[in-house]
Amino acid sequence: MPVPFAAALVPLALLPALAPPTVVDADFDRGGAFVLPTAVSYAPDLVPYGAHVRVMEERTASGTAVTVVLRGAAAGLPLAAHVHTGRCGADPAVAGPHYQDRVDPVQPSTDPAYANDRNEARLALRTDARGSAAARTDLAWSFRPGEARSLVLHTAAPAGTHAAGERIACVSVDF
Ligand SMILES: [Cu+2]
Repeated sequence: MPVPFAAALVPLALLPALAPPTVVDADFDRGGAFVLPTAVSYAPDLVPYGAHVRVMEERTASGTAVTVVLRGAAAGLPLAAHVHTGRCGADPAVAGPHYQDRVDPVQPSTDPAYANDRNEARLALRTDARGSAAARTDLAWSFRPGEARSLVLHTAAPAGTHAAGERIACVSVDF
């Protein structure tokens, strides 16, 4: 069905000027060094040193899109990727808790009103036979500058639960 001219024009005119995307391209490396790499693997059997990750943050008309592309990981691996508040460290715990748009006053946050995939940036990935995976999530909000500083890869939650598993890798990103 043809869209009336005025109806097509108005939404276009209201589109904000979109900022260029933030892109981090990095190869995973060990986390014990004095200089911490951008992408740290804590489980080289699952995410080998030299595996590649791209994390992209784009402004969209309705909020923010986060895209993760992984290459060179173990094959057939289910993963959960989340935006966390802190930068990556040699210790996986350094990345801190999940970033939340509306911050749960009770931490650690377990209340499903806050700890859900609309209020947090969460992606589900599964690597293919060559160890590649990609996923994107669209969020209705933007990150507060300086408060979202990493993307953490976890082993995927056991089926039927909402908890993610171990932190196996981390990418420092200034969202
Ligand atoms: Cu997480």
